[in-house]
Amino acid sequence: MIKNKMFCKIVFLIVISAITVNSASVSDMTESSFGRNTEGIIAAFGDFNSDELTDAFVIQNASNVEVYLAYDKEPFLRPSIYVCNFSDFIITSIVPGDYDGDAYMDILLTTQNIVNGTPNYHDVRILWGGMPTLNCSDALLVKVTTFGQPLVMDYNRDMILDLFGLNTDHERVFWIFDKARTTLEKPMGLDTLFNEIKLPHSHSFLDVNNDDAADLLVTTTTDIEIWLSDEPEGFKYNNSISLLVGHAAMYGQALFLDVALSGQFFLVIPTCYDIECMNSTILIHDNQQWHDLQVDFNDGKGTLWRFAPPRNDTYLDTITMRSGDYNMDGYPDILMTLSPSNSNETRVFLLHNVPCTLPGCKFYRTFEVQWDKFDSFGNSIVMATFYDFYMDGVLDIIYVKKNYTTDKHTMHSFRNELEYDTNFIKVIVVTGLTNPKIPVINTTFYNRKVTFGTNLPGPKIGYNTWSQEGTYRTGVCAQLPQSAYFALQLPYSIFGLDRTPNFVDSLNVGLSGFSKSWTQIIPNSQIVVIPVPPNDPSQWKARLFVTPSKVILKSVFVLTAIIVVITGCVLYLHWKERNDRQDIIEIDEKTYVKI
Ligand SMILES: *[C@@H]1O[C@H](CO)[C@@H](O)[C@H](O)[C@H]1NC(C)=O
Ligand SMILES: *[C@@H]1O[C@H](CO)[C@@H](O)[C@H](O)[C@H]1NC(C)=O
Ligand SMILES: *[C@@H]1O[C@H](CO)[C@@H](O)[C@H](O)[C@H]1NC(C)=O
Ligand SMILES: *[C@@H]1O[C@H](CO)[C@@H](O)[C@H](O)[C@H]1NC(C)=O
Ligand SMILES: *[C@@H]1O[C@H](CO)[C@@H](O)[C@H](O)[C@H]1NC(C)=O
Ligand SMILES: *[C@@H]1O[C@H](CO)[C@@H](O)[C@H](O)[C@H]1NC(C)=O
Ligand SMILES: *[C@@H]1O[C@H](CO)[C@@H](O)[C@H](O)[C@H]1NC(C)=O
Ligand SMILES: *[C@@H]1O[C@H](CO)[C@@H](O)[C@H](O)[C@H]1NC(C)=O
Ligand SMILES: *[C@@H]1O[C@H](CO)[C@@H](O)[C@H](O)[C@H]1NC(C)=O
Ligand SMILES: [Ca+2]
Ligand SMILES: [Ca+2]
Ligand SMILES: [Ca+2]
Ligand SMILES: [Ca+2]
Repeated sequence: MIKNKMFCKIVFLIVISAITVNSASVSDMTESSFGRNTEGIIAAFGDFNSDELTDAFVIQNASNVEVYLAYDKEPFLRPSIYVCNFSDFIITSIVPGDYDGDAYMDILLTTQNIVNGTPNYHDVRILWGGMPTLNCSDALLVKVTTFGQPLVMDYNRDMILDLFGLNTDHERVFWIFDKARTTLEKPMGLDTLFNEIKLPHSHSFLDVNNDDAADLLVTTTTDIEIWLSDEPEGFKYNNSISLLVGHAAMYGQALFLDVALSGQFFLVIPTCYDIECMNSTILIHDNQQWHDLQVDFNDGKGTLWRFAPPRNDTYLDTITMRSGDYNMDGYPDILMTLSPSNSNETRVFLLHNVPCTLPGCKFYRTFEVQWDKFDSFGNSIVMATFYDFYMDGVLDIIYVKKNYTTDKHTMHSFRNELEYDTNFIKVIVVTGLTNPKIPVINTTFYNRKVTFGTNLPGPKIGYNTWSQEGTYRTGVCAQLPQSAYFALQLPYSIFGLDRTPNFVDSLNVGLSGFSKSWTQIIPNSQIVVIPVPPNDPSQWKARLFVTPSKVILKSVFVLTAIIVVITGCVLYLHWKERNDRQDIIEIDEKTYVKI
């Protein structure tokens, strides 16, 4: 009997260790995310087929556009029938969105001719959505030609996306799209009064003055102009943030982030004090003055790193920070491409947003480079960005590697394994446009109209809550404020709530000058906000999809396993006991015979 108990204990231990080993799987997940289809460069994200899973837009061989549809099973991103191969131009960027208001997501391409294409001039072409396949001849029509890539935004608050940029005469203009698929060019005016636009630019479309209408932030060579949203359409110049601080030689792409988790956007910009970026740093503007975040680029192994100095190469033509909350503590972290100071090799690193504790701190947060985290990526990594493969609110990483011999790019991915369970809310604000032709999907739980054209730039999403320790927390995110030059922003916002299992007290969404609050939001939920009609927030709807947290799933799994093992033990012991009894009887019979 003691032996039997031991046996059961051992089986039990094996089962438990199998569960634990299983959960600590390898972090490289390229195979399970792309399968074998790794060639290409990732250009944008958006839910093309309206199944609530965020698809990826991939450029292959410079001239082919392919939609990689997202699935909830491996491989998570798969090539689809939505492909167009072109031969006479290269694709410089992709921005998915609804450009004709028919509620179907369209694909905007900016292209350059292979023969006599001129640097910085981009042709804008649109592949219209809503067909069973893409009609690639849509792209034969050049909608507009821009100098520098355009910013996608909504000029007139009609949920039909518009563009801002420079026309071929280098004048600032808006291009306004409408339901008839025509384009109206509208000058911004007063060009001569303002500075020259910096290219590549990092114009942004988000609300900076808390009136819930997204404003336009224009990056010029010497400052960032703030144009406040004006009713019912357009923008009015308000003021500029000067970039001329400390004699910097070069600036990267500006980002507006709630760096300090204060419910307020701060302008953050990577800066080089020399043309080779030997002296690199990140500057933050606290809405009064600039501070140097004094990021330490010394890896502690004798190498000083720097921002990869811009060069004529995909993803590397400007210094870009891509933000996301990697460790779910609520503070946005950053992914960046760095080079060691003695070579032009490039690798990517995660910059953790941490409290600044040094005596010389001017700002209360800073970034700390995680030197060893992505060692497994290897060299020649040109870009890394965030993407949530498992739809559990934890941001994984997609990175792109360049083979300099073959000049080909491959996509890889890395699973974010958080050691502890955290909570989040994930919010997506859609255009809410409808189309009578769109079929109704009948799912098991409810019937809904398929929602198309979800990529909407400009909404402001914020939350307030009290943490377990009784401290107040507030955070804010802008949805898709940037889209040009491979900004690769996700069409949704994820708020890491740390370990707060409480309800989120309130969630606020601001759009087109209106806003609405929802209270008592369940954490670990995905919320789709449908702002219809845009000018009557009382009718806006929020759809909730709850994702059970990892710990709950694990507990259920472990409990089931334990029950199975115990049942097995009981059955085994029962069987064994009956066998033993039979032995005894037999022995008795034998002895009886002998006697
Ligand atoms: C890639 O593009 C080049 C021209 O740009 C073309 O010659 C080549 O056949 C293409 N390769 C594939 C696999 O489509
Ligand atoms: C498009 O090009 C890819 C290679 O980049 C090729 O595999 C695919 O067959 C082509 N598709 C069409 C429709 O020509
Ligand atoms: C594809 O688009 C072209 C022009 O945009 C149009 O003439 C053609 O009819 C379309 N094809 C289909 C199958 O809709
Ligand atoms: C900028 O906007 C603020 C309020 O939004 C206003 O008080 C201020 O006068 C504006 N400045 C200019 C130069 O228009
Ligand atoms: C980088 O440049 C800034 C501004 O010129 C200067 O204050 C700082 O000391 C420099 N850092 C290094 C490491 O040279
Ligand atoms: C960038 O490189 C491509 C080839 O890789 C070349 O055709 C192009 O002229 C270069 N552009 C500039 C601005 O140097
Ligand atoms: C890095 O690239 C720059 C410009 O392309 C070049 O001037 C420099 O010599 C290169 N440095 C090394 C160490 O290869
Ligand atoms: C680049 O591609 C070639 C051909 O596929 C391969 O032999 C080589 O190992 C690759 N280089 C790297 C650094 O992966
Ligand atoms: C879904 O249900 C509606 C009625 O609830 C029905 O009219 C429609 O045909 C159904 N659609 C599908 C695809 O089954
Ligand atoms: Ca999808
Ligand atoms: Ca459309
Ligand atoms: Ca519009
Ligand atoms: Ca505003």
